[in-house]
Amino acid sequence: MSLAEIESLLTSEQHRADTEIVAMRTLNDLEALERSLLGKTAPASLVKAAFKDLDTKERPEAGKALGAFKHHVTVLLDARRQELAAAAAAQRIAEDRIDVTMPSRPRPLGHAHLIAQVREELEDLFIGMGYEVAEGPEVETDFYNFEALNMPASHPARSMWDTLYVDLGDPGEVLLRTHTSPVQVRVMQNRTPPLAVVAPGRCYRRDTLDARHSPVFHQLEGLVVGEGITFGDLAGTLESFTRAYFGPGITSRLRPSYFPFTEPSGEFDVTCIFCEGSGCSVCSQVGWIEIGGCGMVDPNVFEAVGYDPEQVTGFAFGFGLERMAQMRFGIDHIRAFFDNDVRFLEQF
Ligand code: 2NL
Repeated sequence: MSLAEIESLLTSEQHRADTEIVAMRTLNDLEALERSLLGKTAPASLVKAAFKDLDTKERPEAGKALGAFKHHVTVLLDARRQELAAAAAAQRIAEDRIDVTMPSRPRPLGHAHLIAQVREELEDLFIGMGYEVAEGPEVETDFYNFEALNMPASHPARSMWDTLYVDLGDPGEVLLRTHTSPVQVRVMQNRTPPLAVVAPGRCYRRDTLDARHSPVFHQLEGLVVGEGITFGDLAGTLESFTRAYFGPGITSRLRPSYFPFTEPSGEFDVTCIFCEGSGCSVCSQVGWIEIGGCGMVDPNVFEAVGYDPEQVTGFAFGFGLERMAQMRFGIDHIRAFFDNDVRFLEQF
């Protein structure tokens, strides 16, 4: 073999290495290719045996050419080996992947308390009749809870409400509201007639818990003020409301009563929903159940908020939301609303 033949063989082997090494798809194939390029019986290795036939001056050049070939091929092999090893590792990781996602644990969804549902339904009903909804503080002053409502200090009617007082300011000055009327007093102070508002909310009284009384309870009061508002408007409003809330077949009636802030005053009853008016133990055989009080706003209340009672008249009414819910859903004890026993609450 001449030097030229050796160089030509190495060049062709290098071409083979250049095209075949990058084409190898597995480490095994690459190893086989490596043996065929650099192994003991590879053409490039046989070249070495031909060195002894060369002219001594030509041997270093042949040696250099062989060294350059081996270096070139080794670099390509190493690069491809790394690529294939990385690809194999990536594939192993992909194959070994296991899904450790746990199935979700669904949490039971809560809902509004029955009293909140009743309150919202009543609000919607009155909004539909043209009323606005008003809210106010639960801690009130004597003026808003009593004085402005025609009950000056030591008025005997104050004993109608067993009041819970707050240890703030002068003794007897700050209290927990016994009704939501103070909200309407504030509305009247800030607005001019005509107006129609309902004031729903939590109220407090120093009551002992029994089937129908609780020291904390909810009320919804309504107030309409304008020129020429009559008792007929009041009766018609309560009748429309009764039919809308309790459904057809249930009607309302008014009985004379007394409240310091209305004159005349009335109590309003609706047909007993349990016997539909024929008389049963729930309504003490009378066929009617009392659900609230009402009346024409007393002129003294208008004076207290700066309205002219010669100019405007108005009616007001109020009822307890617990009583309303007890009636509609046949709940015998008011305590059920405050126990927060989910077995009771989740039924509504
Ligand atoms: C009841 C009685 C009633 C009112 C509330 C009222 C409010 C103002 C002026 C006049 Cl600002 N009156 N509210 C009137 C009559 C009765 O509620 O037994 N509720 C459970």
